[in-house]
Amino acid sequence: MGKHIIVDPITRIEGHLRIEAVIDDNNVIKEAYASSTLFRGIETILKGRDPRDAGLLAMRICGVCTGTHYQRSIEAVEHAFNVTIPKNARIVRNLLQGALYLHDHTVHFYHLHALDWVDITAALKADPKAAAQEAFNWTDKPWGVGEGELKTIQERLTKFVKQGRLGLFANAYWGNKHYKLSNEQNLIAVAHYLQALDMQREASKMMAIFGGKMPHPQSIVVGGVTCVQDITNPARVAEFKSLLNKYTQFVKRAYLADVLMAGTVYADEALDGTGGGLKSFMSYGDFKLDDTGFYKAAQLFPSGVVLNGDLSKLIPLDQSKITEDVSHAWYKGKTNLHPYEGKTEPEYTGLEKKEDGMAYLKTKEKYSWIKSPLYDDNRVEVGPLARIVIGLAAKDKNITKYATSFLAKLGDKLNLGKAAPVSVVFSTVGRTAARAIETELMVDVMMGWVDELAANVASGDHSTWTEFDFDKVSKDAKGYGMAEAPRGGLGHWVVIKDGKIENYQAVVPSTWNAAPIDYKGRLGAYEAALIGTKVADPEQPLEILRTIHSFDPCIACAVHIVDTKGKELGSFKVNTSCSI
Ligand code: NFE
Ligand code: MG
Repeated sequence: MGKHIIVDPITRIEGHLRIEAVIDDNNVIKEAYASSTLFRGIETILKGRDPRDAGLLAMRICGVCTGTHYQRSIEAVEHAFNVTIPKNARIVRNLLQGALYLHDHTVHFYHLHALDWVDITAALKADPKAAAQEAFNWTDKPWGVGEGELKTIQERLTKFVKQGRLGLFANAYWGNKHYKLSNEQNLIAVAHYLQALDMQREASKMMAIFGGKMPHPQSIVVGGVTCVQDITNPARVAEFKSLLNKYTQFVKRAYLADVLMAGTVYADEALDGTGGGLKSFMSYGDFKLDDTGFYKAAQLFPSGVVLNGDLSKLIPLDQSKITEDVSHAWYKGKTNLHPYEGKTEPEYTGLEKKEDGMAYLKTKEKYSWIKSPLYDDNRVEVGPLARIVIGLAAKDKNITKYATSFLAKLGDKLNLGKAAPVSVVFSTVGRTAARAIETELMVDVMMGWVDELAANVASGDHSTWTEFDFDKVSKDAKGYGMAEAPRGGLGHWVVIKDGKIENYQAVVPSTWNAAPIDYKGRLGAYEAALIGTKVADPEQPLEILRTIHSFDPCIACAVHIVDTKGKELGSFKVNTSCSI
């Protein structure tokens, strides 16, 4: 047996995740296992409830991708009862979800992922004047990184460090030789890290304008939305637009520029495919662009499946081919079930103590609270990279334009004499770049949607709700709500009997990506992405963090069931540092 690296917990994610990797004599990862170590949840408590309440309860699956579970849950009930929504409601739901993408993607890059690429301590050694100049290499109009601004930020940081108050920057792998940015580049990224803390608040305000509050908006109901006054008040719409305008500047002049900078400096890892993983992708598609009804509308992000990196073949999505396997998850049963028939019956079998006194995952058996979803018996990755890949395979004009433009800029920075090859996206760096590419696309299209909403209201259409009389619909029905959350395909399936929820299953983006091996022994997306990666210093497994963070894990979402009796299902001793 090779040497084990255990990282538990992985920090800078939402939820509780443990990675166990086995490295060979050259420090190359030969085996990797992802385990969700905390049992929680929602699906079970939805049973027996009124389906009209499902959205408000299901939304509590997560406070990060807030509002997206709400939308999928309400849509599942609308689908079951065949209720279509008015145009204003469709656009408002798109704007809520769009603002969530902006929020989550920028928070992810700066506050959850950047420290895998950016060495904060090196920023202290930077020359602010040279850094201000350096910023012009990555955009014509750098955001917030003039010499004076950088000087102030550097002085603030230096003061913190002198006082030994690194706070949230403490305990990272500072000085690791796999940090490759120059001191000046590090300073630019640190400045944007701090500014992004303010920016994310602006995206939250955008969600609160039409959602009533943040997190967990409350303006969506079966049949439409309730924010009538906000839609019809031009001042509210203008406020949304002004926040979006500001965000657009930040996305283009800071986020995109920084991703281009990091992508260029870390290009070797993209070109050699580090972290590529499964190379099979799925997207449910997102953002309905017309009102033709359930799963018929054109979408901003197309749906489909691409297997084994073959962009020439786009497989149409068929929700009936989705199943969840629990062979290696702490649930009863071994069968692959479609979510309509899905079960969530816990069966915790624990970890195994070895002679060294450490507890290890029983990887031959069950080892995670996350189920293993399959599409037509394939393991697939979901998320921004999947959306870009599916968009390219579908020859979607928008996605192709934004992706091609980024690859052209990268090729230019790398002096390739042509655009960087599309294959670079199959990597950890590519996964991170895909998120930025789609954020730029989002800010541009959202501006059009706000105008569309204002024009529709101005034309006299104030409708926000399709009348839906619960007493008149069939009390036995089933439906699904499927679209993309920021982290990938999100589906909620509801089965209603006698007007009450009989079964409820959510299959969530991080369930697809963070899943353990399946009944055939095939790896989940995180696991596959780690295989073959060389860990320069096993005491500081920075490479593991990079690749896992590139997925933006949300384990709270992925494990969403509770033991309603409050029974203890297992106890865990959590080690806050990496151990070998
Ligand atoms: Ni809890 Fe979520 C997103 C959803 S991920 S963050 O995006 O759905 O599993
Ligand atoms: Mg589930």
